[in-house]
Amino acid sequence: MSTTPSWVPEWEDLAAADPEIAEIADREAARLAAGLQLIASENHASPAVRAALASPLSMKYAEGFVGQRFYPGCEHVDRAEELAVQRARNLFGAEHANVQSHSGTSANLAVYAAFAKPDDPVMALSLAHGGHLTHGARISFSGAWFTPVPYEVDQASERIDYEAVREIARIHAPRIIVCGGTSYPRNIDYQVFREIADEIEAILWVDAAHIMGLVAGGAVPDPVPFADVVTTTTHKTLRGPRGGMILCRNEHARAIDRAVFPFSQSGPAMHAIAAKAVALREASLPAFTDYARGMVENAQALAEALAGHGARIVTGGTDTHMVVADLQPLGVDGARAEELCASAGIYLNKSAIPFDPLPPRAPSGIRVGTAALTTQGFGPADMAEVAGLIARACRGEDPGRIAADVAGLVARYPAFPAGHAEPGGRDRGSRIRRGGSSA
Ligand code: DSN
Repeated sequence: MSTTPSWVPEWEDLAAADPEIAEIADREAARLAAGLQLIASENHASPAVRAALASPLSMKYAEGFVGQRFYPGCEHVDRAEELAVQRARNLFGAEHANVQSHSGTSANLAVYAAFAKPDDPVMALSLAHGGHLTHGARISFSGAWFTPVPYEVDQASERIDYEAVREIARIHAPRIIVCGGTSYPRNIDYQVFREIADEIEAILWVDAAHIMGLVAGGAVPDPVPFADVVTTTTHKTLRGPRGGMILCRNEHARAIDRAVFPFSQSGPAMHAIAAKAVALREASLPAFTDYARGMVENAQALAEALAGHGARIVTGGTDTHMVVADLQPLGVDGARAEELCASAGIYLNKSAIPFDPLPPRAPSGIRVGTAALTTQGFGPADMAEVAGLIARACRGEDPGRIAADVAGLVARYPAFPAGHAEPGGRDRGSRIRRGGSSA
């Protein structure tokens, strides 16, 4: 398609119709561009992903699956979903893919629905040790409707204690064993989890929400060959649109599909599915391998640099895009650090550390991730500067001075560069940017 089709929205369409929302979007773009985006679950999706999100595919109702819809006129959205499914299966070597989940939590809800009945025991890494809310926290459906069987990390190594996992599994015989988390920076031994699950005939579910982009790029071990089911978000290291996705073995395909629709969702977001297809294509290109490796190298360099400023790195390092740092040696808690950093344009989040002596609202640690900075082009050599800025903020230095230095640093790696190079693709001007970010 050489000319811009008439259905592509113009920035002016929004700016004229709703200047308040246009200004909010513009300010958010400026915030993204002016700061250091270190929240481990965030990333910058490519212009192609964002264009798919703004496409007319958003307007189609398509309950059901490819070729089996409850509405007419699905021939084009069917093709988009077919491509997303094929690309997911090819990229991850999965027997079956369901790309309809609206989020990681929706995907996780579907896995519970597919494999467990109310009150069934479900075993997962505890929230306090790096698990996710949907892994059995009492305040989520997962802990309210099922019986959580938490396991923890070993106190000395802060890594999963596989022998304890085996023992707890034997005692409680959970229906499902979950591995993966939101604040666990190390690789997981999926083979050991597979053996434990087989021994007690449990379903092995890997929640790979954070790491699936690293898996796509071959930077961390692949859970797919070991798991009955893998869930992921599509917007973290995978760098796609907000959303979720489920990969599973063929034997579970029907149960998973029915658990997504009609059990827990109705109309799929076809524009998001198309954008997932775009992201999956981008993640299959050779450049994504470098990107995935870059995220890990950056995280390792950042961990080392933070340690140089006195932070204690949980587990002593990282295998992923994520670093969890205990700030007790710096005399600041995670909540205060989050606040101090944000006021200087450095966005990271507070995090509990394993066996945290402090309460969850003001825990001992922070979690940082390198997905967004790596997308912008930051490399390991820049991480000393990033760590230095975090350390200055944590020491309570004037946020205005730090923000000026942050601005100088991000100017070298713009979040919305002119002639934005799509990951692994050709250069193009961004229509979205054309409306004028004030950054
Ligand atoms: N909020 C996501 C994260 O930050 O890891 C998980 O839901």
